[in-house]
Amino acid sequence: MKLHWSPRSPFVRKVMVAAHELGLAGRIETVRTVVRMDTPNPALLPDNPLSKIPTLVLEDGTALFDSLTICEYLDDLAGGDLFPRSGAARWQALTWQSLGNGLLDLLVLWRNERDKPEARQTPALLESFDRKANATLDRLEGMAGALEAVRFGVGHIAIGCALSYLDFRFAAWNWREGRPQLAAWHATFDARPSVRATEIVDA
Ligand SMILES: N[C@@H](CCC(=O)N[C@@H](CS)C(=O)NCC(=O)O)C(=O)O
Repeated sequence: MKLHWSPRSPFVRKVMVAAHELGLAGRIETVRTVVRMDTPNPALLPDNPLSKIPTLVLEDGTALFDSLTICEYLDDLAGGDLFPRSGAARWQALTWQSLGNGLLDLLVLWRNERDKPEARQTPALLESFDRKANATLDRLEGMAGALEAVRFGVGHIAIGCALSYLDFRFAAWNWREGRPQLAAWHATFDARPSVRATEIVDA
């Protein structure tokens, strides 16, 4: 399997954390693929017309995206249990996954806006991202006990990778302040071998 990959992408990291958890990392050939929102990558378009990573290309040429689909594919391939099969546990895991992915989407957009020259920034957008991110983190603080209690799965991967992305791109923001339970849960996430093996770096 070939994965369009970058060491900086938190969405790629989710897939690689899942692959390590499932014992599949050795079967994935990573291909460094540069993406930019303002410039489609012609080498990626045949596999993903949205020009986004992660994109996984199977041996028969089938391309799978996005990170949600790829994580579920890998779990199925390995016969894993990152996705509860049915019932309340499944809907909880999928909702946690959406919350983590949604937080990541928001953080990526926030960073784009923040890094524009000040004259081109939209203050209302910056304010909105700030409020939504804080509301999400406050919600997660209230959920920390449940995250701790439930078997590790896709929801934990998405939320954990989003919190780690805060440390990577929003290092000046002490998101842990006032959120001791979430900080403690994230420390346990961060200590997992799958997470240690997939650190995101600017390279
Ligand atoms: N919903 C997607 C988001 C993927 C995504 O936005 N990836 C970024 C890299 S971190 C990307 O490809 N950006 C290029 C673009 O938006 O054109 C997922 O979960 O995989």
